[in-house]
Amino acid sequence: MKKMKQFVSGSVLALFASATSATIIIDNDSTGWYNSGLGDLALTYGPGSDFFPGANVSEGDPVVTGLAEPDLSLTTNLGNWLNADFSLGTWTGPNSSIPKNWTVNDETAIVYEFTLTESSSITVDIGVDNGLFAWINGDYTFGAMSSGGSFPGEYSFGTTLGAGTHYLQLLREDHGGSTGYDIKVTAVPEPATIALFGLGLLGMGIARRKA
Ligand SMILES: [Ca+2]
Ligand SMILES: [Ca+2]
Ligand SMILES: [Ca+2]
Repeated sequence: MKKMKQFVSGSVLALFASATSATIIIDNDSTGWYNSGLGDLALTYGPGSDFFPGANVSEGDPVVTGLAEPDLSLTTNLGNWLNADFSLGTWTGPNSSIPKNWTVNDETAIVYEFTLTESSSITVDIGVDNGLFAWINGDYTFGAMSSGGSFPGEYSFGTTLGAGTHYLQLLREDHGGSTGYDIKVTAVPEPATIALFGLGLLGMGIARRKA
């Protein structure tokens, strides 16, 4: 019985160790493709746009979550960016530094390329003054908008991706005051996620035995 107990606690420790091995794969120092040539898309899409409110808070300072994918076909400056083609539009890269601040009221776009050596659970934490639209490998994933200020974790979303090269495509929105940006993307290898799930099942088993 004692031997069994030691085995269990040893496994729990091993599972815990692998479950905490989150790696930061993108942060504020990461470089990528950058596009500062979009101007204020409110001039193209406004007035009354749900996606690009008027300059200098002229159409308010909305707090919105769950924004639908914006139709970006009216601007030619993005080119075919969601297919990792940067030959058209106003892109620099692939190793451009990504500034925390940009021209007030303008929109800017960023593409980070990253490679995973194994299937991983990805968590994207971003702060933006003001709004954010995000795609992963060209699939629309997240859209939200809030008032000024930017802090890590202001906007958060995640997914699971296989081994290989991937793209995180971001459109930063601003509608006045100041701008700001913080990003942290972490990856946890899938076996650790499975281990964490296993740990949960183990806990349930113990709880059930005690009951
Ligand atoms: Ca704008
Ligand atoms: Ca904000
Ligand atoms: Ca702002």
